[in-house]
Amino acid sequence: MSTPESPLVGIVMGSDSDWPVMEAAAQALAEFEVPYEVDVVSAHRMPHEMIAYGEGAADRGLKAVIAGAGGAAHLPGMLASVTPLPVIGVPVPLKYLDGMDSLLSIVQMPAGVPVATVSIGGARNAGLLAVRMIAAHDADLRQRMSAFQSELNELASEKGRRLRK
Ligand code: RP5
Repeated sequence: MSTPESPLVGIVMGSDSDWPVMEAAAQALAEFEVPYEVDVVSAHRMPHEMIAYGEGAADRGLKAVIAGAGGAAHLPGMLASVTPLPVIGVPVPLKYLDGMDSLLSIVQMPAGVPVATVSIGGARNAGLLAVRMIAAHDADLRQRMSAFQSELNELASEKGRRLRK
């Protein structure tokens, strides 16, 4: 799947079984009309394709990569080792260990190879973080992110008002 314009964000995952979690990243990008692409690039089952994806990502015009994986979740870190782009890691929870295995596999990167790790299953925040990265160089997108934050504030404030009544 991809949006019609040239993608600015690559969403990749270790398996199509990650998609029900990772879909929320695509949804966030779509809400902000940030073009993205989606693919399965398994670190363990497709190592050569995974390295090629990471090495080519910047030259293809991507500005950030969102990588989700579960279990021995090496995809985000391996991509970060071969691309200069920011990589956002999404720990996908599997049947056992409640996603702690995925989280620790992704978050404990060695110094020099950063991965911006979101919460277990936090694909929506991964999408929103990618929007913010793009918005750093796009005033219109930055304005829309500010408007989104104001909406969040209003929704949260409204909940407080209802409880205080
Ligand atoms: C990981 O193994 C994938 O990211 C996925 O979370 C997990 C299970 O993959 P499948 O066996 O469902 O293909 O590499």
